[in-house]
Amino acid sequence: MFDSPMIYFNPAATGRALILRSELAYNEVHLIPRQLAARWLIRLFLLLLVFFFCSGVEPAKSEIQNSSSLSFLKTSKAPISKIAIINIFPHDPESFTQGLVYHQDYLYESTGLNGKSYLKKIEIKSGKVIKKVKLSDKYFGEGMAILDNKIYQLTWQNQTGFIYDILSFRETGKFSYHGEGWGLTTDGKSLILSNGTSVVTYLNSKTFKVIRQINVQDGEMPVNNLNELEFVRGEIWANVFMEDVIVRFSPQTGKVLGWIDLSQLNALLPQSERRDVLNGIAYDPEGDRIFITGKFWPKLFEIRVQNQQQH
Ligand SMILES: [Ca+2]
Repeated sequence: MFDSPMIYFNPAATGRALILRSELAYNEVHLIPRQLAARWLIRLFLLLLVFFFCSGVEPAKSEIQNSSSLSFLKTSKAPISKIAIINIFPHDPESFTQGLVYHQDYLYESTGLNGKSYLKKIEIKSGKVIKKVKLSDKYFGEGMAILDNKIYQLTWQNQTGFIYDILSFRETGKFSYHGEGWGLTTDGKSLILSNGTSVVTYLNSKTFKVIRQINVQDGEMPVNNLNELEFVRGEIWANVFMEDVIVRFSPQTGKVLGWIDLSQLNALLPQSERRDVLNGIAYDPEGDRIFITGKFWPKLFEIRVQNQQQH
C-alpha cells in the first residue's frame, strides 16, 4: 500500500490527510534507509504520473511529436523548393490553426480544440479579428473553404460540417461526411477534403456525395498525414502534419509535383514547447500572394516560393 501524494490534493479529506501525514512522519524516522529510498522513489513515480496525466490535455493529434526532419524527402525524385519571406504579420498565438483562406482582402481562419474552436475573419496587416463565431464545445474545428459566398467548415471527428453566410457568419446549414475531417479547399466547383491519410476526396458542394478520390503519391510512396489544403495556380498544396513541408500535387492524379521546404521559419518563431506545428496555407489569386502560419504561432508569413532545386 502506498502513501499516495494524491491524498494531499483532496480538500474533502484534509483531516484524514493530516492524520496520514503524521503517521507518515512517524513511519519515516523508523524506516531503514533502503525502505525510505524505495518509498520516495514510489512517490516520485506517482508525482510524475500525476504530472503526465494533468498535462495530457492536448488532443491526440498534437500529442504525437516526432523529430520534424525532412529525411523522408531524401528518397523523393520530385523537386524541392526553398522560400523567401516577403512579409511578417501578427497572428493570434491562441489560435490552434486548422484552416486558412484568403478572400477579398481578408483572411478567414478555422481553429480547433474543443471549447476553443472558432471561425474568424481577420485583417491581414494587424491580425485583428473582425468577426468570429464560436463552435459548440463538442466540436473540434478543422479545415475550411469558401465557395459561392458560403464558408464550409469541417470538424475533426464529429463527421459534421457547417455552412455559413460569408457576410453575416450566420450558420445556414450542416453537412455530413464519412470519417475524419482534416483539411478543406475548393477548385471552384467541388469541395476537396483531406482526412490525415494520403487520400483526398472530392465532394459535391450541394449534395456532399463523394465524386472521386485521389491517392497522393510521390513515385510509389503514398504521402500520408495530408492536412490543411489550398488550391494554388491549378495545383493542390497540403501541409504534411508534423513536418515543415508543403507537398504540391496534381488535382487530377494525386501525383506529387514538388515539395516546399519551410524549415527556415523555425528560426523566426518562439522556441517554446507550446508552439505547435505548421498548419495553414492561404492563396490570394489576385495578388499572387501565399500566406503561411501554424498552430499557436504568433506570426503569419507571406512567402514566395523560390526556384526549385533538383536533387
Ligand atoms: Ca487553406
